[in-house]
Amino acid sequence: MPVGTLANVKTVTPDQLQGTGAQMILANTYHLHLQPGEGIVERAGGLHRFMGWSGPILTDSGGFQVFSLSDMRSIEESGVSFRSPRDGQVIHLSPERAIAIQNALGADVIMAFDECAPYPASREAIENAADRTTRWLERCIKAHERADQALFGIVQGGTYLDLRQKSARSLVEFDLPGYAIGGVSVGEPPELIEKIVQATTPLLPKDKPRYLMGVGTYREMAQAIAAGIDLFDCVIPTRLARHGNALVRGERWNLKNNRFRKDFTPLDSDCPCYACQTFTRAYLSHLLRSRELLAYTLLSIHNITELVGFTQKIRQAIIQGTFAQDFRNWLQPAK
Ligand code: PRF
Ligand code: ZN
Repeated sequence: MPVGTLANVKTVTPDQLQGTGAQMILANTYHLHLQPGEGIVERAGGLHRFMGWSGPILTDSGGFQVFSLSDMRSIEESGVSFRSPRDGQVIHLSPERAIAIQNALGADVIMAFDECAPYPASREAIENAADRTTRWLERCIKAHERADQALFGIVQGGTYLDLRQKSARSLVEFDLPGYAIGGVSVGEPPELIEKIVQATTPLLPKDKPRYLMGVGTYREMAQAIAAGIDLFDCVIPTRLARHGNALVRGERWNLKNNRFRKDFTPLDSDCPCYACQTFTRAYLSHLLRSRELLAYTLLSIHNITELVGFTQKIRQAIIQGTFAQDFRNWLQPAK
């Protein structure tokens, strides 16, 4: 899933996004609650109509964004209080509130309100956050009012595999339509991400979607898919684009680099995207150096096509039985 935090994938129209092969996108409860407010989205007829995207949409529940983006006031059993970065007003988010907001936004998949402990944190703090996440899930399920929205639970437990196991087992009891692994990619070493994913994914039902939150490098995706993960979200393709970077066959290139100024070849001659089919590296380099906004649109289209294409190639390889062989370079630790 490309990330469309504020009901848009930055610099890309829904038409262009569709052309990348992306199907599902992610939007954020926290941001949309602050602006424009779920009432506006609801009056527009829900998120799909509001933003002109008829494909599937998932909203994240807001807890993780509160912890990472706002001036925290308190975390209690009832929920979290924080100061709005917009106007300084104190806002309270709870499992019930996060679900009510997501019911109003109207995405196809909504996420449980969880507590993601920071990294590093004591074992006790991580266990408390994971246990609370399970108690909050029960409240989310009770508060959820729309049968047409699938509510996913979120496994926590930090880098402690036994806590991950306890969290996963307690969530699976609720027989939800899908499950996510949260609390990874929060600053821990990359080897640990793979260990957590390998230990946790098999505990989640394999006939339901298994979603690894906030992950999206080539290597992390390939390794997680090998462990059974089906779904990812990541800002990498769009954020890199806004910094002038292109993902080309597994590498990151900065198009502002001198070597591209007089390079009249396509960004990637094998790439089917609009940017690669139409423009040269020299043109992209010029747009970036001139800070022309079209640069960010073209690089976003390319980067999303590239990363979605990577997962499409993995799907084909799995069907053909050649995944382990064809992707062996990505399935090993980085050299
Ligand atoms: N919880 C929620 N959203 C998230 C995370 C989490 O732990 C992460 C962690 N990688 C990304 N997005 N609700
Ligand atoms: Zn391209």
